[in-house]
Amino acid sequence: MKKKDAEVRRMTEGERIIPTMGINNCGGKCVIRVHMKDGKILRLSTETPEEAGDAVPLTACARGLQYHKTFLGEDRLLYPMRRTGKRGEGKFRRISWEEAVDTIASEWIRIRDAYGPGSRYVPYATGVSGLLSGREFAKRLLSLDGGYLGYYNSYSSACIGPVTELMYGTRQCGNPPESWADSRLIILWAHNPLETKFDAETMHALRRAKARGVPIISVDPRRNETAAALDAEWIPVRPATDSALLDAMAYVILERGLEDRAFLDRCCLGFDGAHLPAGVPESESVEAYLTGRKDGVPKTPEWASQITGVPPETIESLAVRYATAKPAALIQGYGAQRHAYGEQSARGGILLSCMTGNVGVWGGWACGAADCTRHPWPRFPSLPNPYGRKIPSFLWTDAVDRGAELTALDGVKGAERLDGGIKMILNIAGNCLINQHGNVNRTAEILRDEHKCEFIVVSDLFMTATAKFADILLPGVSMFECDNISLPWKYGEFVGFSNACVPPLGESRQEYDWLCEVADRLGLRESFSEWLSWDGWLRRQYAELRGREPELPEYDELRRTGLYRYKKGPRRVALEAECRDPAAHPFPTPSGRIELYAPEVAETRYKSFFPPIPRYVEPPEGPQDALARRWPLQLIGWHTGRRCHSVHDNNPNLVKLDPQRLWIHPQDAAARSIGEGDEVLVCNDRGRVRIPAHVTDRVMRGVVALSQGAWYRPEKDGTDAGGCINTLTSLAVTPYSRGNTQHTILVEVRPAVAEGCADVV
Ligand SMILES: Nc1nc2c(c(=O)[nH]1)N[C@H]1C(S)=C(S)[C@@H](COP(=O)(O)OP(=O)(O)OC[C@H]3O[C@@H](n4cnc5c(=O)[nH]c(N)nc54)[C@H](O)[C@@H]3O)O[C@H]1N2
Ligand SMILES: Nc1nc2c(c(=O)[nH]1)N[C@H]1C(S)=C(S)[C@@H](COP(=O)(O)OP(=O)(O)OC[C@H]3O[C@@H](n4cnc5c(=O)[nH]c(N)nc54)[C@H](O)[C@@H]3O)O[C@H]1N2
Ligand code: SF4
Ligand SMILES: [Mo]
Repeated sequence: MKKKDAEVRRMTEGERIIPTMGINNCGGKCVIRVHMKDGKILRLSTETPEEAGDAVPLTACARGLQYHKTFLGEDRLLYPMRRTGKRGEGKFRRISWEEAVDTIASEWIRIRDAYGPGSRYVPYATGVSGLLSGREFAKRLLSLDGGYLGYYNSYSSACIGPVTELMYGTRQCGNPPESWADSRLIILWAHNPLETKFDAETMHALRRAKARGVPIISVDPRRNETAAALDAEWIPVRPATDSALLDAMAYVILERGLEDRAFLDRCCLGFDGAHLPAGVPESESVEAYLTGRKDGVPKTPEWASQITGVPPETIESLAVRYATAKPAALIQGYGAQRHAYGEQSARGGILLSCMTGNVGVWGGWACGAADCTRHPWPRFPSLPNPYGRKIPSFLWTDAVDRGAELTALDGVKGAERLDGGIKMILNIAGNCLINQHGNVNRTAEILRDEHKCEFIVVSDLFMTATAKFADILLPGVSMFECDNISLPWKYGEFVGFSNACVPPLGESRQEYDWLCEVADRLGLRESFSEWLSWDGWLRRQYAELRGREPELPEYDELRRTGLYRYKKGPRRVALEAECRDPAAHPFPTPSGRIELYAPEVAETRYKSFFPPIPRYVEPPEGPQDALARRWPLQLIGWHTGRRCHSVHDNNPNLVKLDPQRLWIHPQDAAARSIGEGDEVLVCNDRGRVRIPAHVTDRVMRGVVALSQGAWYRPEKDGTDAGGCINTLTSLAVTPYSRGNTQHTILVEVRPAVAEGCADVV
């Protein structure tokens, strides 16, 4: 039977199809169709390329077609609970919603009155990344009640985002990915978009470029899935050393006179002595650093080779190819910036784009965050936070542990220092209290101390590692039980609708509902809810968006179809006018130029610990650190295709696709008598993971890799048998953006059977 006939038959047999879309923090945002009969979900399907016609198809991946198996499984939390054991032990008893709400309201008031508004915190949590979320509603209620300690920055692009703004003055420096078909060379730098979804456009555009014969190179310590699928040339680089490689490429370009001097002179601040701010000596320029005039060390390929492990001739040829293929696109993922000094690799990419004149050019690429947002997002109905102070999102553990000590030097914004620690946490749809944060053993220790954080509320679907640390644990609803508006993550111009199709499981509730009840007890119901339901808020915020984007359909029409694709606009090249004539169209930076040299860094609190230009800085816990004598292997994580962070790790059908295992190079494995599939212990001073080994030459020598997001499953002796990489990561932050450094870790690996593991921990 033909596919179309099968569809028709199903429909006539009483099958209903409801369009929906994921709302987790996956870059995709694909079309999902829920096939229902008699109130039950039969299966999910998705958009085919034929259906998409000329548009880029929003075809779901394996996770998307398993959403119902993951989210409606038997392990769902079904009723509110109160902690009975020690915090973190995971012992709870069932309570009524009334008791849960009463407890939250009374602890809320007690903590506010005892410690002030800045003692309340709603952590970074991305399980619900649709337009409306319980997380943002919690902040709205806190704002009405005196405020809360806010956060800025993310776990995703903590370095690349802020430095793109530092250098270009905007993150909107990306052309649409379709421009890559007109590139002459593409370099994917720490980027694995086949597996680690940023959107649908990226892979579509890369495949098109490949079909047109554009050479593609991948710079990554692993031969990642994208490199394998596109048969890209693979240049392995030691983790956390990318900026040395970029420095040497810049050196080669300069030595050979291949730089676009006219562009540098016209648009950039600080490439050479003649283009530095008045009064800054020539020795501070990029050129003085590269040639060695500043420090006596020319940044030659030989110099970089020692650091990066990339052969000098490869560096030389990579630089020449990039500088002479015009236009060329060096495209950065976020993997090289989730590192100690992650700012510098992101800045180094921008420097190279400028040196090669690839900014403001169709087929070129400006590097950095490269956002390209042509349509505005709907707004969440936020309110100003009267407390005003903010911390970098990764620093919350310090704010619990030693809040009163945190100052502007640590990244506190809105005041010179915090006035105390975090005492109440409302964690909604996130696993960053444990699983996704750094150093879970240290984090658990901080959270276990009830004198520090006194009250923790968690709303989730499952008994996650974070949920186990709740004092009050609440059952949230999944995408199948609650409407939302779903939006593209990186590239893509559409608005999606996530349709509810089954009633909430058990006693589970949308967080907005119980927050309304807490608001009642605080006497803030009216101003909090404006007497709108969740549906009412969705309609209101969508109407507001439609006011700005009249091309959008009526709300009910969007809900019926599940997707609206914006009409295609004219071709747009980011920063084109600025690059052509920066005098008439200055870059939105303080100097009006691309700040290769950043006065903001040179003249402010950063000056003693962060260089004003992009350049390699030896990272702590990098390959050259003395610690490497004890912990000789560099460990990196990546975002696997079978999970969205920690979501789906409880779905056995998906586990089969990519079982949790440690990638290790054959020579490193042989040196430790480790064979394929053997159980190994991965250890450092912070913790220990027991996991099977995967011996493969797809990871470079000296590096091991473990995908991030596996559930933390500690055994009695504290060894994690789930393969959660954050058992081994640190709480260290980067110098400028105070971002997470979760990819910079040193470890040792031993066969799990060996008695000898004791000698490494
Ligand atoms: N399937 C899936 N897709 C996702 C997500 C998910 O959880 N699952 N999460 C989404 C979110 S929120 C985000 S922020 C993004 C994350 O996107 P990214 O941060 O780009 O993803 P990563 O996998 O961490 O890193 C990308 C690549 O960088 C490599 N890498 C690591 N360290 C280095 C280094 O020092 N140098 C170089 N050159 N390469 C390095 C890794 O091996 C990996 O192949 O993905 C989004 N998409
Ligand atoms: N070592 C290391 N750590 C990392 C990263 C890394 O690369 N390496 N990546 C970092 C990045 S980029 C990010 S963005 C963070 C992500 O960190 P988190 O935001 O914590 O992401 P998730 O693990 O997806 O957690 C989402 C939680 O929401 C729950 N959830 C899902 N859907 C719903 C819903 O509809 N309602 C409710 N109430 N709950 C729901 C899930 O069960 C899950 O517990 O992790 C960071 N952590
Ligand atoms: S998990 Fe991401 S890529 Fe997969 S279907 Fe959902 S949105 Fe699309
Ligand atoms: Mo992220």
